[in-house]
Amino acid sequence: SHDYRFSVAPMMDWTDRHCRVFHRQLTRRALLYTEMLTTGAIIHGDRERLLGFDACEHPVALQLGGSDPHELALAARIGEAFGYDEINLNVGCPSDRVRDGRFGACLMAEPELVARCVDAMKRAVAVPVTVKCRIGIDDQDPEVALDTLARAVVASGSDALIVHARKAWLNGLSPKENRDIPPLDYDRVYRLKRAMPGVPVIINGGIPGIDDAKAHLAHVDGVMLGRAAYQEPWRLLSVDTDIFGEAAPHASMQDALEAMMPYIEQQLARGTRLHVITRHFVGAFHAVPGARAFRRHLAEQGVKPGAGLEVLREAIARIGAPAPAEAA
Ligand code: FMN
Repeated sequence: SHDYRFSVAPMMDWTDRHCRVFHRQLTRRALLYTEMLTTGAIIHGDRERLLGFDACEHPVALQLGGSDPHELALAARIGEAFGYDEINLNVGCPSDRVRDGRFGACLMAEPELVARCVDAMKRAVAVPVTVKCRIGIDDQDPEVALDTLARAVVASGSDALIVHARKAWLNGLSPKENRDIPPLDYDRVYRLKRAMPGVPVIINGGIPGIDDAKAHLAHVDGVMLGRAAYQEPWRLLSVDTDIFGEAAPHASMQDALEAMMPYIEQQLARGTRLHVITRHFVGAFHAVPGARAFRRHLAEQGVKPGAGLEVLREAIARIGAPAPAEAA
């Protein structure tokens, strides 16, 4: 079992392998999650493209979407063979596409099925198997729904529970609205931890930064940041010091980006476009002169066909050197 104190959430289109390599330059200790991958994609798709990752990303967890125990077991085994350190089951994602396949948050209403899924995954792999869920859906009573799901999956061997501390309302809200509108209830997650003291409980949802993350750790075993980590990655530079009491991997964002250069060079040589990597750097700098010029340079030059490392170097050179336009 690993250290659950701090993790970066699974986020589709965002936490791809390039993003995770970037985040790894900012914190050695955070547990990183993939985007959700469906069992169908893993079983029938291009596995190297979907599952391949860089060795520097460890510890890294693979999130699966599905509700067929046999398929989940197979996908989990494939993920473990690729080297993932944990397999996580998505019981919290409300998107329509996902609901049609009968997985994600709608599974909050089917705790016995989820328990069978976890049981099958546990039997298939040796790495930890975890579940990410909501506190409930629609008109469920979270006091009942969350405990029922938690007890069912823990009985099947789930090694930890990650709880997005709000309901998903599956009728009428878009996935984005479902990450903002249903009210947060951190106390509900704290009560789950008190009811199941032996099980690692990780809290997620609306946590704005590392100071707040640290405060939650008085009540639960771990904190998972999503949007704050992705949109304001500079926050991750203080995770190792503030949460783990260890030195940060790099003293500055500039140094962290510098450390990305060999990886980017290797990816460019394999035909990856620069922007596919540098798009994750948009929020790298905050409240420093040149931050806007950095973003603008990457956005305008980084997307050009054949853009190379020099574009990133030029963008970094804007930091600390305010352009006249920026002062205006
Ligand atoms: N949650 C999942 O369990 N699987 C996903 O694939 C997933 N994709 C997401 C994509 C985006 C762009 C965002 C913003 C969120 C996604 N989420 C997904 C939800 C996050 O993991 C997290 O639970 C949610 O954003 C709340 O945390 P936050 O307030 O710290 O962002």
